[in-house]
Amino acid sequence: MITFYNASHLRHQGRLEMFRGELLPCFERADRVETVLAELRARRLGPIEAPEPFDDAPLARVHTQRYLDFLRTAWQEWIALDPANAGKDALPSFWPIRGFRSDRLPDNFAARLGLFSFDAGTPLTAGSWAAARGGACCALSAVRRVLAGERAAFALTRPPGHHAGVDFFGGYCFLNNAAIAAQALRDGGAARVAVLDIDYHHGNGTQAIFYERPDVFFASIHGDPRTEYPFYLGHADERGAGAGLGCNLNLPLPRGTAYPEWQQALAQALQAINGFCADALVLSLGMDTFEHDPISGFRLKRDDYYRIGETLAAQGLPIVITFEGGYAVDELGINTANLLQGFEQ
Ligand code: Q9C
Ligand code: ZN
Repeated sequence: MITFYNASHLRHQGRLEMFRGELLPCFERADRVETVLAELRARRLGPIEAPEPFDDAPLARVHTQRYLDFLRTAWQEWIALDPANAGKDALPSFWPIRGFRSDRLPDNFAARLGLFSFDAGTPLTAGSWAAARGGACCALSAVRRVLAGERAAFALTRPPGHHAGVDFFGGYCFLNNAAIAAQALRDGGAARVAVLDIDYHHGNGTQAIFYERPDVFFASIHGDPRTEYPFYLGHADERGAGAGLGCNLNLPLPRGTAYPEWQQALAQALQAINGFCADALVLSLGMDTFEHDPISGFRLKRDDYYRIGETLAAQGLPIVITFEGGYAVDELGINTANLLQGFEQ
């Protein structure tokens, strides 16, 4: 399978994230993608290419212009507040919750940082925009290849994307690579696109982006939001709205779920995608379902990922894979390569 890799991901290296009153070293580290890249190379799992350049137009098909403008200029504004900020990352600490206004853009940078985000775990750094843009270019390059007839393409994206919404970042995500890919597939001629999200955390951004759309089906298997991040979305009763009613499927599972139960949910999601008659599939590939993931609660084992790859291949749909979470860095390369290898066999 062809892989698109952007070295600009190295420009996003968050220092600290807020967790339970403490600033902890970021789980979403640059070596995540480097270890996957090394494993793909070692196993000769296909060509590895740099993405093509794209302008902002395909990003603006998913995100608002005012959000993209904010991301592009955020670091300059952050260091303009105080030159000493260059040595720190920007973390939001105010949010316009229910009853506050979000239509008026505050002049104060910290207020705008909160307006365009939903948690304090996602540091914005000097290189976040460049890195996120590079990741989106990987996703768009993968789409271009699949539209040209390739069966599958892997966008080894970092930072991840599926928590990012139309106009907000969070959950380590800035640009929603899977949503950008799905929209680009639509714009490139695929009439019906399905997004399957198998990250441990519900893909709240992707769901929200397509919630009222009948042309993009969203299915997700994730830790139950009653106890698991992102908490406020991802319940089974969210089925889509308006013209998109019936085009959203959430399959929340309890902490501790292992492969036998997980793969039943996968079969259910794939059956729904079949019923939707998708022309192409986008896979939001989070690897934080692994039993040893430090921030997640499922119990998938390394060999289970071969089976997942085989199951996805058996669907026979053209597929664009975007990389999402996965924080057990020591085994992340092995697990990811197992899935891709299972797909190829
Ligand atoms: N212990 C992705 O996997 N922190 N994002 C939750 C709970 C945020 C995960 C803390 C997790 C975000 C792409
Ligand atoms: Zn995740």
